[in-house]
Amino acid sequence: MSLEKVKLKNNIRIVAHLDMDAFFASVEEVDKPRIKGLPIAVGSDPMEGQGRGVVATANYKAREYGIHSALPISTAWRLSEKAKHEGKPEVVFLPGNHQLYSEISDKIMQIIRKYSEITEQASIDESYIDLSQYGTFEKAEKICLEIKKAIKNQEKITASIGLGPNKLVAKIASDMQKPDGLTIIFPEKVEIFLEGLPIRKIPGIGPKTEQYFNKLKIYKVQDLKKYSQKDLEKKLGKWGGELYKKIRGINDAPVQEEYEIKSIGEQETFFQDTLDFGLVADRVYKLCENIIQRLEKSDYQKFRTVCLTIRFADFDTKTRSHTLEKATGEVRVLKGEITKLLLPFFDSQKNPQKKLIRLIGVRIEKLNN
Ligand code: TTP
Ligand code: MG
Repeated sequence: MSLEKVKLKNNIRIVAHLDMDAFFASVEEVDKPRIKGLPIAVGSDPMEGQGRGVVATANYKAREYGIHSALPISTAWRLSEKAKHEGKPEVVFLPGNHQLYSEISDKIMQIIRKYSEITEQASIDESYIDLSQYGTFEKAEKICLEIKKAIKNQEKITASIGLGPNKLVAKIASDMQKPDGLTIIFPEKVEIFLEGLPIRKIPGIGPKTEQYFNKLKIYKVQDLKKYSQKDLEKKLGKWGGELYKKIRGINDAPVQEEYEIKSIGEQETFFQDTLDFGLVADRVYKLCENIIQRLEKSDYQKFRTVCLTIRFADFDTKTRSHTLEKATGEVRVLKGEITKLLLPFFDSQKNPQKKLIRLIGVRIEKLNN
């Protein structure tokens, strides 16, 4: 998305950063109602304490036991055993289902895109949303509450959002009141907000830089501010100059997808597995319409290749595609081509076991103008 598309109403920039809470673990809780409310760690197999991998993430219940991302899984196992001896519930260890996490991640992005054309997915569970078009922080706050509510209603999981005058401040703010938080930093409060934070909260300051400054008796951002830009550059090179700006909340990076889009796709998992053609076609056509809308908002106008993905109830997944002779941007053509790819799955010869469909996906590729 080009920078010109950022509409600066009232001349202020308003950026939200959304980060899902305990993402993999929260998705597992929804997927497996029997483990809801229990401490959960997603990661390597603990192998009764002999496992050698690490924890990918833990839900907030498991964090109360001291379990967190990147902790050796054997340590997590020991913490779980200790809790068990104390009469607390033991931790549910899960290997992780990345396909499911990325499906939910896509759905969250679809929700976010309803509120702004200018979004940037920064990882599987976080994105920046430019809300400058809403004109004031008060209106943007309402939008953030709506986004949180929509995610909670549709996916049954919570997100935390930071709202500020740029990406840097929004990112730091989203971490302040996890889980299910909304933290707003008004432009005039940015410096005060940052000054009170431990230096580690500044993106880019890792354990080594933290230690280096701690040795110089620098703990908080306000302590770091005593150095001039030259001082910091002398200590840390080019990064020192960037840090000088960061700790003052200066950042004008635009919200924009970092990669160039080469395809546009959407998918949907049915509430109940089905082989009802009317129902499937109805949802597939809706996906086609969403995709064409996104195409129209993108830097492209036309596509040549159409892909359909079908996942059956047993997770057997089939992809079919067709490339047109001539590129088009018409939704009618997309629907027609997708129908041709879809129909065989309802044919008793091609699908003799009458397997039910769990998920459908539509994607257009070979995008051009
Ligand atoms: P995070 O947003 O860092 O963590 P989180 O969503 O689990 O928890 P929080 O509420 O603190 O935001 O990372 C998102 C997902 O990325 C996380 O659910 C699992 C995965 N991940 C790893 O696989 N390894 C890691 O070391 C980290 C930090 C995350
Ligand atoms: Mg997260």
